[in-house]
Amino acid sequence: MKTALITGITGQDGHHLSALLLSKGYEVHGLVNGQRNSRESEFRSRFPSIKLHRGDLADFASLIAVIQKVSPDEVYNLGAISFVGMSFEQPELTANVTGLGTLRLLEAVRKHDVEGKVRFYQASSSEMFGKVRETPQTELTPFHPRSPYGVAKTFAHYSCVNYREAYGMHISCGILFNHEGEFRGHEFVTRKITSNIAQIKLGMKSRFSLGDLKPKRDWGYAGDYVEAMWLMLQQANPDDYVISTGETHSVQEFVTAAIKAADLSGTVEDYVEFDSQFVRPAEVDLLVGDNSKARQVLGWKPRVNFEELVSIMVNSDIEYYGSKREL
Ligand code: G4F
Repeated sequence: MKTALITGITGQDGHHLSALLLSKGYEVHGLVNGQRNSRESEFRSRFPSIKLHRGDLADFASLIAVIQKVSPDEVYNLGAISFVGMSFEQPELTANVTGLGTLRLLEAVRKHDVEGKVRFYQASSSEMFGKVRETPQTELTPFHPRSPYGVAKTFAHYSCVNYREAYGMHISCGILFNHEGEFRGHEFVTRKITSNIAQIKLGMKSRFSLGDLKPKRDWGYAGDYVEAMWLMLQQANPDDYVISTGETHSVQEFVTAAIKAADLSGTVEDYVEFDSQFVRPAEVDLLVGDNSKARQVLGWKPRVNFEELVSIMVNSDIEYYGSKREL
């Protein structure tokens, strides 16, 4: 039986990856931080067999301790300050956790893993492309991050490449484009849209606020993307892969699709008002990834398309708010 350690396990991708690894017979361990992680109790009840360990990417001693205790075959580094908007407000914390935290974890693995048997997955991000130099973006497109989060992820990505080249470690980076689903946090725009549209559908509110509706993103389903993470660690050789759908849609198009999925009449203007507090100091205008390498080498492809993704999220939120309304 293989043993996996997941940082950021209580987040969206942690949920999907935990379910996938358990279905494959792994013993799964997770790192949880802080005195109280608001998602921890929900996670524990959903996955009672998973062992959670207290620790923090900002605390090297805790990382060494958990790596020694768990002695994993595979490490999935999903932990990060992952909300781009927040990274502008707390740039130093973001650099420490998302950037340096990855370096600490790499070093903890390197110190422990004298035989070189551990395989390491790094959650790199399409945010690293930022002000994109070419479209679509590939593994070879230069990075130009536009947020403290993007800068921290770029540092983490190159730290992984450096440890792979310097020490021959089996480290793969998934350059994941936006991926969403029913476990997505409410601070991200897709969940904000689907939760508000669901409440409008149920008559619980009539309008909500968003920032810039023009940015375009390559939105896929998180459940599909964690499969790519696992596949990367099953390859004989480590490498970096773009994981995307190859399609791009604006925030405005996401709202339109959500209105349609909820079977509401009207247009975006009928439900959405502009609020400048959600506009970022620097924006990423367009992301769309070329996933050819992942298709060819990993045999991976996205299964859920844009309309299906929006439907999954809207229907899940209608069910969620419907049950809350009945309480
Ligand atoms: O949902 P978002 O906050 O995601 P963003 O910034 O693209 O980052 C996500 O994807 C990255 C991969 O490319 C990940 F690395 C990262 O961790 C995260 O998962 O915002 C999407 C777009 C942005 O352009 C934002 O300015 O939506 C725009 N937007 C417009 N109004 C808004 C809002 N975003 C949020 N969160 N809230 C709004 O009201």
